Amino acid sequence: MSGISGAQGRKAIDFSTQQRASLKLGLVKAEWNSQITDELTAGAQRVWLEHGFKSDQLVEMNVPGSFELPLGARWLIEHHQVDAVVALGCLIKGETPHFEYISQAVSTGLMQVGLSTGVPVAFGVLTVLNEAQARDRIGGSQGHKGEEATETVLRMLAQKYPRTTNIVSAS
Ligand code: RBF
Repeated sequence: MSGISGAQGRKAIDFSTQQRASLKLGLVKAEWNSQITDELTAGAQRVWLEHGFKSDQLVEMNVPGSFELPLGARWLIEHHQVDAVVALGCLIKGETPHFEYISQAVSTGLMQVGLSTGVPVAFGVLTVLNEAQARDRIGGSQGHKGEEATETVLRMLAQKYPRTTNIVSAS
């Protein structure tokens, strides 16, 4: 990936000055396991700011649980005209008897929202066996999945609106 920086300590992603001023990011957060999803959200906000965007370019929405994330993502796109969405949730298997069904529905639903609207949607949903595994993924031994999902969606946005340095030659 090529690009100039606006980021502090992060791999640079190449956006124009106009893009930096006008792009809007939607964050949709599930309120279930909110101690975890609040930190996922904090990580997403951090990455957005570190890449040179402003907090007033963020639109945030809370939904009750992860199952509601795809619809929340769609509302952010349709009613708030965001350019990309990061969906943040935490499904804990031990506490969620229908864990497999919800996980499957959320991942398929988020993918469908992205494909049907053309707006990049990142999957920032933890699917873990217990709370310790969730904590490992919000800045512990397994990284920070809110930060990583936001990096991913920014990289997708840069590909969607390429500047010359972003274009990878097919030849
Ligand atoms: N939502 C989550 O985001 N994470 C969970 O771990 C979670 N566990 C649930 C466990 C049960 C037994 C139920 C009924 C719901 C759970 N939900 C969870 C909420 C779910 O995503 C959704 O909000 C509700 O099923 C209402 O549509």
